[in-house]
Amino acid sequence: MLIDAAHLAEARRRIAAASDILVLTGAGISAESGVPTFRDALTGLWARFDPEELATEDAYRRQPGLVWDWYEHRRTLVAAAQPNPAHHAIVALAAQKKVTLVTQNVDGLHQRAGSTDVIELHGNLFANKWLDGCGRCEAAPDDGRSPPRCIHCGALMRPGVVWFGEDLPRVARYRAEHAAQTCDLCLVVGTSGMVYPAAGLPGVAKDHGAGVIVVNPQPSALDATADLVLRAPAGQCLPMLWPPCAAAPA
Ligand code: BV8
Repeated sequence: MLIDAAHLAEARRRIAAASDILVLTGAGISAESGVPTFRDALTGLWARFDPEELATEDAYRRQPGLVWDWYEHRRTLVAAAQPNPAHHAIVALAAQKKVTLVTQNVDGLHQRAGSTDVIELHGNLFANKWLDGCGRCEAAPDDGRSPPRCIHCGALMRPGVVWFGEDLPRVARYRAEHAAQTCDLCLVVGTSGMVYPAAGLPGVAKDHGAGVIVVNPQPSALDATADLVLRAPAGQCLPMLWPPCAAAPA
């Protein structure tokens, strides 16, 4: 996909001039790693479900086996995926600038690319916790049930992600909002901008005087908030926006 040269030059200028960058990522940054985005994560077997229906506590209570299997399916997909040039480019940027990386993704690919201190607003696919647990829940090592249950109280193990209708982790939410209020540039990569409160962060940054750049091959709900939209895939675009690694010391 050809990126507009003038937009590219403007983005490079803005990033070079920035000193405190909030990077907000969504499922699109993992698309070039072969991980389906959230709204097309329901390919094949899952095609008949609406993700916003499955990613809820209510769905889990009604059909724990189905929902658990959906998450196991996604864990298998993600475990087989590798970080792509977009994930690696953000690691390089953080070596050159003050970067706060906030992700809506639960796939852990930023961490596997080498990003540290990733603020996961929606939890992590590979963390588990308990639903209505007894406080000392443990699963039998060979619990073949789907989902596993606590050997003491029978509680269901559940994915450690934030479902629709659940509040975001308090510290993660506070840190993300603080970064939005204090950054001088907000780089939004690979999100449809439809899920709140995460999608509200670029608007907060803009209200506090930051510039906003969106990277997305498709139109998104955040385009109107952006000062600049780069209509391109993240893996192709991000490596073009800043040097691949911290400039060698003079
Ligand atoms: C909450 C984990 C309150 C689970 C997810 C206003 C304010 C607050 C809340 C709301 C509000 N309005 C509505 C709500 C409720 C709701 C919500 O936002 N609903 C939406 C649908 C309208 N929000 C919530 O419920 C949140 N909780 O508000 O709690 C509260 C307060 C106190 C007490 C109790 C409750 C919780 C939301 C979190 C839900 N969990 N994930 C799981 O993964 O199973 S959200 C899920 O969507 C993923 O995390 C995903 O990351 C996220 C956002 O989607 P995107 O990342 O944008 O992915 P999508 O597929 O949509 O788009 C991909 C984009 O990539 C596309 O634009 C595409 O063009 C682009 N792309 C494709 N290829 C590439 C690319 N871009 C770049 N390069 C490429 N190669």
